[in-house]
Amino acid sequence: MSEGPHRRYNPLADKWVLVSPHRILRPWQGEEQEPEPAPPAHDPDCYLCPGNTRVTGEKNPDFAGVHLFPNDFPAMLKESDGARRKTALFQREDVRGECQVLCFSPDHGKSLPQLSLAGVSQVIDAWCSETGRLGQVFSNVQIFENKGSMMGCSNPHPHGQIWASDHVPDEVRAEDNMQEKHYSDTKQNLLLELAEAEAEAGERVTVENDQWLAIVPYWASWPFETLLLPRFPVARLPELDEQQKIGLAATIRELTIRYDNLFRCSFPYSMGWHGAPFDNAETSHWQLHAHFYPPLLRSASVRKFMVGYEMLAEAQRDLTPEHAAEMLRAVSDVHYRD
Ligand code: H2U
Ligand code: ZN
Repeated sequence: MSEGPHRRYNPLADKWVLVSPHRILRPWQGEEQEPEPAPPAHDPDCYLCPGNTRVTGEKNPDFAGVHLFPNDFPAMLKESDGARRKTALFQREDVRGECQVLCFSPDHGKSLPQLSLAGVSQVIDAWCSETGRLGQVFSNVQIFENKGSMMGCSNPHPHGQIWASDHVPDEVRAEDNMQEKHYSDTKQNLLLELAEAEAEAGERVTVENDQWLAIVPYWASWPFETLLLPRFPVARLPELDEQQKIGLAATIRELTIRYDNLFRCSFPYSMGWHGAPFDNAETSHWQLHAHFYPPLLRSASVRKFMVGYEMLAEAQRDLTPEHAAEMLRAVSDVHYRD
């Protein structure tokens, strides 16, 4: 019954992962852990709370829902220095970009799984409209959330970031190439085909409704990694209609509640959206999707490190994606704090 070591291929990233299920011999025993105290609704020292002053001295408005502002320490600037260099060994190109910070809620202590459906919908609306606005100017709009100190997040106030750039970054370029290749080889959209196959199989599904599907992908490298897929063709966030956005809010809410309930903690992760770059004229091969990469492995404090073999050879996991999905399905869809 137990599977032996094998490799699985990730056709979206063109990478392999080594799966060693026999290394997890002991059966899963739910971690009994006292939840950490809930953070306060307002922290006078937080630079993202309503009414507080940021590092630059600027004061945040008394916002009620989401709050979007230009990053005070942007990784890219609207103007570039124009310097270029290209030799066989040394290449450099200039970059232009724009970086925004998006506060998900005025409440310092409420992250996505604890927001109402309407609260999550506001975040999604902001993601869609900001992507649409920046996409008129830039080639790529990268939305992401770094959650939890384990992921290097500097502030617990629920927030994400949006970095728009005049170039298409590596991860997106690779996905563009792989989806394009699949489309030209098979005339099928890779991720649309995958969503259908995964909904049919069911064993890696964690959250599902008519429009959206969350799975621990067959080739996941993080223990509880998620690939969030639309079950209809759509290339970019701004193309979602109202019904699709409502379905998405419910899916994200349930997924993040299940994450929090797994180890009864505010589940850390890096998540982000991938959609067709805005300089792609042809998008039939593209399918919008989100990745969630959580670091936790066995408890609120035991994480997986991507070191050693992962750094020098390829990703490796012990827990199978099927087992991880089963664990996420087994926990309640009501948040442990409610
Ligand atoms: P992270 O915690 O995900 O790193 O995000 C915090 C972002 O907020 C970070 O990019 C910005 C930082 O530059 N920031 C401001 O724009 N203004 C501030 O006063 C503090 C932090
Ligand atoms: Zn705050």
